[in-house]
Amino acid sequence: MLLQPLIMSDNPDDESDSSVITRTRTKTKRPPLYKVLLLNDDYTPMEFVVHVLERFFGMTHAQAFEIMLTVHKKGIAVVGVFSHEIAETKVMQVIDFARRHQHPLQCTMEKEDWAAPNVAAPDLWLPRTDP
Ligand code: TYC
Repeated sequence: MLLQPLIMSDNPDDESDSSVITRTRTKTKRPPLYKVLLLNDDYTPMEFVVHVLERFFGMTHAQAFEIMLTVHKKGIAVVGVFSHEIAETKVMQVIDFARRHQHPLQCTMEKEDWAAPNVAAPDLWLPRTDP
């Protein structure tokens, strides 16, 4: 929250009131969002990637299969958008799960940049919660 005092002119020659008015403006800033990205590699089996997307990103089998194919063809894809803490957890879970199954699957996160900050479009947001 930012408290911004509004200070008016104290110049006596000035037409305006010489008093100092403090008005509190409550500026609410939305927390930044982070994209979780999945990277392609030549070794992780396709079925494993589909399973990861179902398990950690709450996708249906069809959605997971489609996103897996996108990563396979394009090299990278966004698999979800979350708060910093949740994105970090997802990345760790995926890397850890892949490592435990001896697959080199890689996952990373990137700050989401907004064209216009604080533009309200909540209906366009992706879910941030755990599946
Ligand atoms: N390219 C992998 C293969 O042919 C499949 C794959 C897809 C791997 C997506 C990683 O993020 C990935 N077995």
